[in-house]
Amino acid sequence: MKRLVYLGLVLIVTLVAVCFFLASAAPAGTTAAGTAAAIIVTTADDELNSDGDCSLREAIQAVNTHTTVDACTFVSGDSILTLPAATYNLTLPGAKEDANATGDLDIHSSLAINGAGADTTVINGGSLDRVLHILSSTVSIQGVTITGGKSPDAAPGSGDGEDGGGLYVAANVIVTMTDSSIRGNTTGSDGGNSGSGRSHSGCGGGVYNLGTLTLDHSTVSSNAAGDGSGYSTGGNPGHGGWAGGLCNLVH
Ligand SMILES: [Ca+2]
Ligand SMILES: [Ca+2]
Ligand SMILES: [Ca+2]
Repeated sequence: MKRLVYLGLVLIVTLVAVCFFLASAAPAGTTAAGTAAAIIVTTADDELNSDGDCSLREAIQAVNTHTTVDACTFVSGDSILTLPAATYNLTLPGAKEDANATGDLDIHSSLAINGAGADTTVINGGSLDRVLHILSSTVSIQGVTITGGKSPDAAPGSGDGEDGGGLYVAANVIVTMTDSSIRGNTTGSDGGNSGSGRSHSGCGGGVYNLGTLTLDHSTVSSNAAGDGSGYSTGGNPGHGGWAGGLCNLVH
């Protein structure tokens, strides 16, 4: 019996030593399994500054630029953003911008956004611009609601409204949404034109997809396309209601 106890103790000590070795052998910023450490968003404020916290916009900027931004520490490898339960209101005005400084959140590099659940982790565009603009790479989003987006209206006589009120997926981009919701977003209204063609509202109140989009246990609901313009100074008033929910373009 004593020998069995002794062997058991040796086995436990050996396992502890192996675990310690694996943990200590992992590169800085990674776990023993090789998964990159997550960037944890610590404030619901919409900001891109240096005040000692980590906003959602700052976390995306850290991944976009592969550098640490404010308290969002970038670690090479798979980029994971942990987005705790909160409502993240976008409040920096400035649509039609793709550098992630204002308006919509612009994603240029692969990442995963892990929310706490669609009921509790909400990104609200505040009708300033669309919510998420994914311009390149591979992105996964889990447990998040995207709402309150509004892509820009076209000025009178200037043609189509902007596409994608909640989410815009650019060409060659791969996006997977799981356990998420896209609701209550709107595209920009049509502006009409002075030529012979017919313009239209932005396409895809909820989603405008030029890439590859997988929706897994997710909903696209209660979104709308913008209005027609009624513009008629020698041209054509355009169409409104151009795909309220999902505008999926096949190439
Ligand atoms: Ca900050
Ligand atoms: Ca943009
Ligand atoms: Ca933007």
